[in-house]
Amino acid sequence: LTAYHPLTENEAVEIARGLKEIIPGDGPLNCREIGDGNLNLVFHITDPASGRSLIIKQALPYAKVVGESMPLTLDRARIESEALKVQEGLAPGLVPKVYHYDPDLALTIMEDLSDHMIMRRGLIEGGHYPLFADHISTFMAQTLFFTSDLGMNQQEKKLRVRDFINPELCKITEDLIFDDPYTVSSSNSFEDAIKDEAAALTTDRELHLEVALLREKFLTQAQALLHGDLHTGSIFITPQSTKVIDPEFGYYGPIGFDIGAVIANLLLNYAAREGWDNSDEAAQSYRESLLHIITEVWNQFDAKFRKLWNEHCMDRIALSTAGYQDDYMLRILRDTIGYAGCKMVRRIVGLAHVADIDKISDAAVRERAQRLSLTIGKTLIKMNREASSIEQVIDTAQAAVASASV
Ligand code: SR1
Ligand code: MG
Repeated sequence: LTAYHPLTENEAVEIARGLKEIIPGDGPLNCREIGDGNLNLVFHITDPASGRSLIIKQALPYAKVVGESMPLTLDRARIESEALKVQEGLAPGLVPKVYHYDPDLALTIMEDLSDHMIMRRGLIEGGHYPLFADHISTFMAQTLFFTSDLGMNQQEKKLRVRDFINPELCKITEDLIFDDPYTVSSSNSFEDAIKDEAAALTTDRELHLEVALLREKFLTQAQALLHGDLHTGSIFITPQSTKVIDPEFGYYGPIGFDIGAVIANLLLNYAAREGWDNSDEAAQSYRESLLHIITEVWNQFDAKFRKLWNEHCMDRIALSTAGYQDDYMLRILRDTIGYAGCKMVRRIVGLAHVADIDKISDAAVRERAQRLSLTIGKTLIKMNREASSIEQVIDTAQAAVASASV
């Protein structure tokens, strides 16, 4: 069982039996492969006798969403298990517990979170998560501050940057988010109904400059250890609890990239409400609740990050230079807005889409949601370098809905 190969369900059960501290009995175990993401196998193993359960996540040597023609490093399993351990240390209770990592089989055995729901599905179904903004802002403030040059020893940070070099997964992001949507690429995927919009993306020079500048920061700015793919499919949720999963895209990059991912995916759901709510009033009300969450995510992140800075900053210059903190936070806000826009655009015309939009069954409603997402996304990208408040994101989203309804 030790040489790398994709596991069968029976092999996954055998591995689970080795974890006596989690599954103590010897009785029959149930196993189901439940991976519905783009890249990995995920085995859900339960012991009916004790009620105990666990997850075995195994990296495949290619991207499942494309097939074997897109080889992908197994090292992402190491990145993921190490990132989860760093994140558990900094944001306890907000990530699944890691029980075991096996480098040969590229698998991580971790806490089963099936009492939670994937947040993307929860939002589609109209769920309410009053603690989400508090939880995710704590997760981001803690993990991003304490892995940055502000919150850790700067020599150790350089070694941490080395440990989280993640070239292949970063290349996926560089291509799918910052390149393909703005050119004619065989990776792109969009419906005929919006081919005018897709074509316009390839000729919009103002947009191209902004995306190129955001891409440059993604390529070069080792600001903090990012989750790297913090969309609502990477979050398990209940009204009381939030767990961030799947940091296999983790690397040292610009802080706004993670915050932008959260906001983009809330806005994609915002754009999709007409497909999921059964009246205009219900859609309007849910949209308002999403905008409230977005405002809170930023405001609480900003307040928590500044508090950590004021109480725990290890960098003398950052602590003592007047105006530096305000400038730093403004740059994070601007990056957040720019990356949020990029992440909206890529989910409409790029390779990997989101269920919020794609699963809308009515083609005309789906098209409206796609156009709305592109309008919001492009506006955010174009405003990123001048933006100064989260309210501008809210205004952009509201104005896009208002002009789409005229
Ligand atoms: C080929 S992987 C496509 C996408 O899935 C992941 O969740 C990332 O968002 C990636 O861009
Ligand atoms: Mg993922």
